[in-house]
Formats: sequence, structure tokens, C-alpha cells
Amino acid sequence: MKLVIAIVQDKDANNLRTKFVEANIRATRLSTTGGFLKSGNTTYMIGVEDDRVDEVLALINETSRTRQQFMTPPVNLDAQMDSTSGYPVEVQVGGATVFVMPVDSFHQF
Ligand code: 2BA
Repeated sequence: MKLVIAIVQDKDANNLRTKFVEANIRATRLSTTGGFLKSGNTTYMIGVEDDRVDEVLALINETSRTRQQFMTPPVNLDAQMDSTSGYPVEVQVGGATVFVMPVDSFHQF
């Protein structure tokens, strides 16, 4: 068994949830925050048999889009306390960031 952890953009999360339900793939959805953009994203935890991992990855791949997002770097204050307001920079986000991990054991009590 494997645990797939998939970080997807909020805009893609509902489509992916529908695909999981249709394919009878069990998943837990967490509301998460990206460490860089500090904006919301969605993380799915999916426990799945080894022979279905490729199917899960394919669903994530076909659902996740790459998007451009703007972020404004933090304002800097130098020794004279002159502030320099940061210019927005464009950042490419996604499709999806996915980790596949082995599962030692699985229990449902
Ligand atoms: P964020 O950390 O908010 O990052 C959003 C996007 O900003 C990233 O998209 C990447 O293109 C860019 N970015 C991140 N850190 C950067 C940096 N130090 N300098 C310049 N650009 C940077 P993605 O790579 O598609 O990542 C989307 C989200 O996936 C991330 O949101 C984070 O929540 C998660 N993620 C990505 N890599 C991860 C990792 N190695 N471990 C854990 N979570 C990760």
C-alpha cells in the first residue's frame, strides 16, 4: 500500500474530488497554505493499493493546471528606516506537487 500526498490548487480541488469519487478512490482533503505564497491550497491524502497508484497519479495529472500568480515580496526597511515597497513578481504555480510514500501498516478500527 502507498500513501499519496497531493498538493493541488484550490481551483482544481473540486474536480479532483469528483474524479476520486467516480473511481472509488478514498481520499481525505485538508485545507493547507503554501509556505511561499501564503495563500490557500488543498492537500489530499490518498491511501491506495500499489497497483492503483498510477491511476491516482493520472487523475491528479489530468485535473491539475499550471497557473501564473502574482506575489508581492515583503517590504524591506533599511537602517535609515527607508521603506522600499516590493514590486509584484509573477510565479508559476502547479500543476500539482505529489509525494508517494510506502505504508507500513493500515488499520481501520
Ligand atoms: P507555495 O509554497 O505557496 O509556492 C507556490 C509557488 O511559488 C510554487 O509552485 C513555486 O513555483 C513558487 N515558489 C515556491 N518557493 C519558491 C522560492 N523559494 N522561490 C521562488 N519561487 C518559489 P509549486 O512548486 O507548484 O508549489 C505549489 C505548492 O506546493 C507550494 O505552495 C507548497 O504548498 C507545495 N509544495 C511545493 N513543493 C513542496 C515541497 N518540496 N514540500 C512541501 N510542499 C511543497
